[in-house]
Amino acid sequence: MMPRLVSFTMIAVAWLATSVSAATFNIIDYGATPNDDSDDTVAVAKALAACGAVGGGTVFVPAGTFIITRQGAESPILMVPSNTTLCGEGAASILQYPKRASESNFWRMLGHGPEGVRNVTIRDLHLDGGNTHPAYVKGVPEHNHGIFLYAKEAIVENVVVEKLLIENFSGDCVAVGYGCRNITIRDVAMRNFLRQGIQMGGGNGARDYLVTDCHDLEHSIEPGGSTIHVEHARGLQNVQIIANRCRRSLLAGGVDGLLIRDNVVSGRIEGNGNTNFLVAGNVVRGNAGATRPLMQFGYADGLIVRDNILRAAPESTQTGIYIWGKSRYNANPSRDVSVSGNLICCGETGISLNGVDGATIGSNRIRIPEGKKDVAVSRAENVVIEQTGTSEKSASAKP
Ligand SMILES: [Ca+2]
Repeated sequence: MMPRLVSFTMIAVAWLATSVSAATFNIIDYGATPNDDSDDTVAVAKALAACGAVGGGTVFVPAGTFIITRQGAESPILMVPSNTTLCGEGAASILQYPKRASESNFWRMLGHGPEGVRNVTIRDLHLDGGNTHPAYVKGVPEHNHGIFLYAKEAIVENVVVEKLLIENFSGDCVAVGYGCRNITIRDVAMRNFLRQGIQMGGGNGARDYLVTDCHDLEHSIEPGGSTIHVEHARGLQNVQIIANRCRRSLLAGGVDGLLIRDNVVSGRIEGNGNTNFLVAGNVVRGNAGATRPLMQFGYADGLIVRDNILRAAPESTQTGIYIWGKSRYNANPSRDVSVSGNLICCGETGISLNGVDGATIGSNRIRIPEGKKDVAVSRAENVVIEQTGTSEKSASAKP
């Protein structure tokens, strides 16, 4: 009986391989032409629609530059159907806006239809937004995104965005929001975004985001936002931001179940209104001349800040870790806070609590100038300072 079983398996494998390769849609076959001035939007849209019509498959973008332009008043321009992998050959497969995209708004290159989408992978592509603005200033178009996942009345589920180079968008490289669940953004390199690199929001039951191994390259413009940013979270649950490299700070607020771990950040890590929040193993290097704290968290409920390395630039007057609450806008304190095992080198107070109910300051190593405080506490209740770590004071202001 054994040989018969084996042959059955081989037939099944062969059939599976055939069915997968049959469902590949090359954009060239739908009229796209690389490396010329002709607009390829309709051809790519046709390839995506053909893939969707058979229930899914792979849409392939070969090496070359393909021109994508806005088709209507709003977008997404290209709608990826369910059960589809959109992939290229890496950075040589370029989907690019013409420069005139910088003159108007709502160019959103890759997204989905209003009915939502499931089971999508976007990988091995280079998205170029054609931005010509040298810096973010109020009034420039700021809603021109690379990838835009957002469904106010539908679900966007099981989406993987990986191994992409996304640059020159006069908005965000990747924007994720309403209706999004189980979204993975992995190994994405970004450059010259005018607003945020990766922008995440919530709404309509959004939950379960993972952002890992992403980074921004050295910019030749001045972005207005952060490398990674969570805002307008609207009940967003379970966000993990792990092992990214951020040249432009990491800001995340309003999340229940937030993990910020093992990132290397130039600038600061900041976030208000997070509950059940762990910040661990990050390296934060302050920028020269910066004045805001290296880490700052407001209205947290259930916050552990553990085993991070924080280093301000020489001569800066940054506080290390600042945890606060009870302002005139919001009467809630930060609650149930633990700060331990951190190395903090800065020019002001090491750890500052202001408007906190329930905190333990464990063992931290703090290096600050002479005359500055390791730990400062004001308007706080139920604070236990076990601070058994080393404290080093230098005569100069250099941390
Ligand atoms: Ca073309």
